[in-house]
Amino acid sequence: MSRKQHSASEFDAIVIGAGFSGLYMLYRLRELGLSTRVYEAGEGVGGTWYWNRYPGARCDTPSIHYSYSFSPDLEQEWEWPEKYPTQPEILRYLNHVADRFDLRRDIQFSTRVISAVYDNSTNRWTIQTHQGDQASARYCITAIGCLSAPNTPTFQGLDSFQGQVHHTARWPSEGVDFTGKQVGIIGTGSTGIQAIPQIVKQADHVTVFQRTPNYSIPARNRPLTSEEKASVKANYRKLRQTDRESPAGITLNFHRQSALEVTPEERQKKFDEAWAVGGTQMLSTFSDLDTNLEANTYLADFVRSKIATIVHNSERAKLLMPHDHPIGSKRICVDTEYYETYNRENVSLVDVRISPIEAITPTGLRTHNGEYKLDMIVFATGFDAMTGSLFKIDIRGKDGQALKEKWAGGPRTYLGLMTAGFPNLFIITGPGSPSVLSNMVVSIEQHVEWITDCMKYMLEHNFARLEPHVEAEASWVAHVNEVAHLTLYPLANSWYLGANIPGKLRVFMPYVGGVGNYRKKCQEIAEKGYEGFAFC
Ligand code: N01
Repeated sequence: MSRKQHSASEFDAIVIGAGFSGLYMLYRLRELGLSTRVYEAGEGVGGTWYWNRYPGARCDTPSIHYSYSFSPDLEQEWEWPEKYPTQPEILRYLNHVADRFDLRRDIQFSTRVISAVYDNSTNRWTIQTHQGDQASARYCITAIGCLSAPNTPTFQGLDSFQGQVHHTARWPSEGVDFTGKQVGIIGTGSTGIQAIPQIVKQADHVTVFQRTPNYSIPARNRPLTSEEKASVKANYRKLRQTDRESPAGITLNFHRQSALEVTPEERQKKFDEAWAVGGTQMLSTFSDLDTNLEANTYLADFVRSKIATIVHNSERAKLLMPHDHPIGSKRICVDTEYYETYNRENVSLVDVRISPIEAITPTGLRTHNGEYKLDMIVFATGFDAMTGSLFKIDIRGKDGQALKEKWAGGPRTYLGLMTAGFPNLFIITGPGSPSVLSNMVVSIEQHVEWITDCMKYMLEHNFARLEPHVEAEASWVAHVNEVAHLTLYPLANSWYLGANIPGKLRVFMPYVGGVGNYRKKCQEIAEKGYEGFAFC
């Protein structure tokens, strides 16, 4: 690897994306003395938090955990006002980070990378942008997020609709005015569950088209007190350490007791206490909620009973009760007054599993059983997760092999970080890493630091190129599958398995083995001279 001055379009490293991953990667590559160019499709930094500006958008990982740990000064100077950060607050934070560390000068905004092609003879990656720019680098690092290829179902007649259509993941920066409008919302995942209670406050009427009801836990968001803020600032180092070593990248009270070991009264008490605290912590009330169906059903029944209590109309409550998957096997949702919203008069709920959407019409939407007149349609229909954002770029490795072809039978990576046949291509939070099953910022920092250390090792040993051995990759893929099948995750038709995208192969993509264990494994591999990787 060289540190020589390159021409304007030649770099040591190219990073795709300027969200949490891309910004930190750039920071570390600069420290290493590598010339770097970051390409970002958006007009500004933020990634996920740049695009997902829909009403109610908020992270359901508490703000003090969902932030960078690499700079103690940054930690001390930033104030998180609430328990859970809003999208504008996170975007403000990332803009602050970009300015504070002078990152913008190496980022080219409003530029979408359309291809990344490896040249065996020069050992360089050439990238092409949608504007026709071409640039090359020794290293190519994708920092494009796991949920950044929006899924818009291809309903017949969509183009004929005369009103406004918005996807939550491509929300206009100027906002949307729902005043006096008849709004249709398709989708009741985390996004829909956050957006619906906000949109109904403004719209004349909202019709929610629900295909699968989801389990949702109240967030119980609130302002952080000055005592809490001071205590966190005094204890950041310890808090970060426990986050890094924990199963989900966040310090939670993990209980070691099985839900089957306690009396029904004790179980109820624990569930009641967790419900009162709110948030995803509910899933760690007992040790076996994600592995034992009987234990899981106790919690699922508890949440169904809460829905029955909150929603006054019993038929509507029944429609909102999830019944086709274990709780937590699809991403658990966290809400503010989601179920309460269905007590309002200006909300209707349509079950599109019973009565499927047949077409979008010029004036609304038609299901099998009825016509709905709408001024606006909001798609909260999620993403082609994990592989979708990678496949949007034509990535080609040795001998011109396309990543899409190599992964036709499901994603194949070693540690979720690299894939054989694609030398010097690093994937931040790729399939096969804990990523979406964890606090993303903790997982991102771990990947960026591992990649940086690996590059440093290459510099020190004068290596120009690395890629995983096929055997190491195969055994990692097998391990990812094996641990997933020890849990209840594969029982749901979730985006973790690609089941939300018609025609997508059903393969469990993230690594459920836990952030702490995964970190240890990555560290051990590095300490053994990057076992399973080939250098030259
Ligand atoms: O997407 P989803 P999301 N006809 O895929 C429905 C993260 N996130 O954007 O379940 C009718 O979960 C689909 O129905 P079904 C988080 O990791 C985090 O909500 O496939 N309906 C489902 O109801 C989350 O899991 C935060 O049957 C159709 C919905 O659309 C991930 O992002 C906030 C349909 C899509 O739900 C994705 O969440 C937001 C069709 N043809 C997001 N196609 C926080 O931190 C799809 N649907 C709080």
